[in-house]
Amino acid sequence: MSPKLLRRAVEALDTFRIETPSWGFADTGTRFGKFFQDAAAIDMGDKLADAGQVHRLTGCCPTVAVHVLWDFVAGEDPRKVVRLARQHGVKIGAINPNLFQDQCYKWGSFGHNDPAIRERALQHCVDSVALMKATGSEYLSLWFADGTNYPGQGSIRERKAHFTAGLQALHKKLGPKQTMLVEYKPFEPACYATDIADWGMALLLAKKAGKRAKVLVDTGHHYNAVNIEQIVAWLLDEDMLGGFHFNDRRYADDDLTLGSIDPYQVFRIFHEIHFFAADRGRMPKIAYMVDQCHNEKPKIEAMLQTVVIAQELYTKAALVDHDALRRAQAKNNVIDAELLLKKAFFTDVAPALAAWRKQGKLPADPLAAHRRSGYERAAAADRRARRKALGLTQGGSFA
Ligand code: AFD
Ligand code: MN
Ligand code: MN
Repeated sequence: MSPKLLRRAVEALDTFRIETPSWGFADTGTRFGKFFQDAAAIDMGDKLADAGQVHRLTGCCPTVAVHVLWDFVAGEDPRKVVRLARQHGVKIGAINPNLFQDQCYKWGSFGHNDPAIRERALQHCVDSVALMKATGSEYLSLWFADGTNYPGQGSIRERKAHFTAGLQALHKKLGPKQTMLVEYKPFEPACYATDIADWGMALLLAKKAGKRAKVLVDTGHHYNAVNIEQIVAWLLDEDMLGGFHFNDRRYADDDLTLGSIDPYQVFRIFHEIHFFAADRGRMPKIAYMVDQCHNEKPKIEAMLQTVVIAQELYTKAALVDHDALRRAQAKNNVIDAELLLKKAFFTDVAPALAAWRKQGKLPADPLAAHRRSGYERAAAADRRARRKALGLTQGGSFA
């Protein structure tokens, strides 16, 4: 790697930060069952300790996305969680309301045909905005499970109108430094018509909601053939790309570790961002967040894998020669244009990561350092004993 490329790569690493999700450290399951892990987090203290371990080892995960109902005890001062986060060397990041578990949301939240339920859902989001003030969070991350399962079940246009009104009302409650992110998902749990099913619906709703609303792209929320980087380029060009939930998928919203199936797609997404920044002379503000929760892989190890591959692919994408690419594109030189991306994708950025970690006094290999630290073993022993004392079933957690 030439000194010039090394410099560019280290500069990219200096600016790249990615947020870990509190829910990624607790036990989870599929709709067919939960497989418990002794070292899985039981409570928010454990989740923040685990997030702190990931940040300590990687140096690029200073904030933790939280779920309002799973991470805050009703009636308790949220600043307790803020202090807990600080103790573990991290800060609270995006606030995720939960509009998909209460029984009252069986027929939807913002899209419900009962105005009282829509009002209740809106109030939960307004309460979440108040929580953002206490935690100092910038982002309200909105995902709605709303939708219908059968043709004719609900009025698609009426539900669209409910979402437009609800998001506009919510937007009015945002502070000057707060942004709401509207996430889309083609299906699951709704099987026929999810109310915010694609990037176009999310874009329309965000634009109608107001200036502080943007689109959140969850990489797992696309059908197999969708060109995600094209969506990213359009949203960038409209200044409507708020952020990402990163994971990988083979068939559906599989929440696999980022880059485990298609690392080149993640590289192309990051390339569009770097190319946009080079054209505009400024890197846009984008919330990079992980949204994964693993059944089979040990949770902290899986998070380390995802964070490290995100760093690697972001850095590789920073190495594309944009001037040469523009020249090749101008001449319709397809081969050279493609080779410029491939050259960056296949560049070994290990020397840059090693230099960056060394200058930050970070372990050369975060996963190996985690394994050597005995953190997982100690957490498993501690949490096994605490579950027993709490009378929690094996793997039980408050999430
Ligand atoms: C699920 C949903 C969506 C949401 C996440 C966190 O599919 O991605 O962002 O839970 O609430 O993965
Ligand atoms: Mn998501
Ligand atoms: Mn998802």
